[in-house]
Amino acid sequence: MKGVWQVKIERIELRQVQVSLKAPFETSFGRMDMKECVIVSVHSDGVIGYGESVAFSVPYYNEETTGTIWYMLEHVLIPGLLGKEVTTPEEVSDLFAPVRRNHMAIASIETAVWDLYAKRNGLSLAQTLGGQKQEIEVGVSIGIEPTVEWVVQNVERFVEQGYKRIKVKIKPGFDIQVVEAIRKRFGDELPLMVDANSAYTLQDVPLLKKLDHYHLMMIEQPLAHDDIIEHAKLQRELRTPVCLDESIHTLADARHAIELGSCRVMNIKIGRVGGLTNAKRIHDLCKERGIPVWCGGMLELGIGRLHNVALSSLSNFAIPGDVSASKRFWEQDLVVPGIEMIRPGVIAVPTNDGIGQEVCERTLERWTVRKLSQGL
Ligand code: OSB
Ligand code: MG
Repeated sequence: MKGVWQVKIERIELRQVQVSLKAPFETSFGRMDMKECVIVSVHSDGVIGYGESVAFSVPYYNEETTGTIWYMLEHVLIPGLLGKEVTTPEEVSDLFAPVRRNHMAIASIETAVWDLYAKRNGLSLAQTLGGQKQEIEVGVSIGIEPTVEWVVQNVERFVEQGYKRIKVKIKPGFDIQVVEAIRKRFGDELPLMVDANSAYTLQDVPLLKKLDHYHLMMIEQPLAHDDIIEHAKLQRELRTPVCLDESIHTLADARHAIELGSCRVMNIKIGRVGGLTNAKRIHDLCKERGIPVWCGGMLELGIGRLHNVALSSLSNFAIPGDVSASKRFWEQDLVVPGIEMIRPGVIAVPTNDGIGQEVCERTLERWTVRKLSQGL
């Protein structure tokens, strides 16, 4: 960790924002057409660090919601951080270690402190995290649609935009046909993977084995959201690598999954693991154990997206993640100029201080539905 810093967190502000997606996004657990999240700003000596919560409005991906995030921030996390002298962002993780779960709530404020810390030290967030890459290759996640042909057309649109890896959502009854149609249309060379969001059980092993014939890069979270045991059994039955998403919340979870052989690839989401400090620790462990990782997405607006870009600059983010350009989901983003590709499938890691882009206060104000400001 570069830099020296010790200041008081003087003020913390919350804004719950709401904005429509360009098009609905459907996973095996439901369809979303509205984005709702909490923007956290942490103020110290005239500098502002930003974080963004990634829980949805309903607890179908994990147990948190926008409402539980707001509650935890207002009643537990802000009172715990306000007025504290913090020397490094890692201390925020330690400070909240007694809090059970609520990882997305913790991450929304922890990531804001990382941004603040980077800005106070005149460094980009990527440099502060120890990232080496100046640019990252990116993939895109494509939702379930009413027909297979509709998904194929979406794949075509994103392939044309240059995305380096295509992920399609699957669910029982909408799986083999989708993969078959995509392979038929685009051939075996297209880097393709599927994400089941926990929609299958071990009874589906015969069906999941059929996916072995389509040269998929991996199958993400086929089994229960809280399982690593049965995923290990499944991985032994499949040639296709299993990737875990929902099941990994902590460094210990990551270690257990690797030791059990529950996956050969890991998806790291900053929110799911409680912040950038834990994300980096899981990255480092996976690197040591020869498990490649990639950065997962949660339909983030610009602030969360820039945190993902910075994290993806670490060396073991070896596979293009769900870190698409702002325009994949948004007509307009909260940050200026927004996340854009510099070449097809490539996003530059910002070199400006912190997350590297300005938050547009006017847009933020327009999208705000609830506010809270607490100071010393
Ligand atoms: O499982 O990765 C997931 C979106 C909502 C909930 C869960 C997931 C996803 C995605 C979208 O796949 C990723 C993105 O933000 O592009
Ligand atoms: Mg997933």
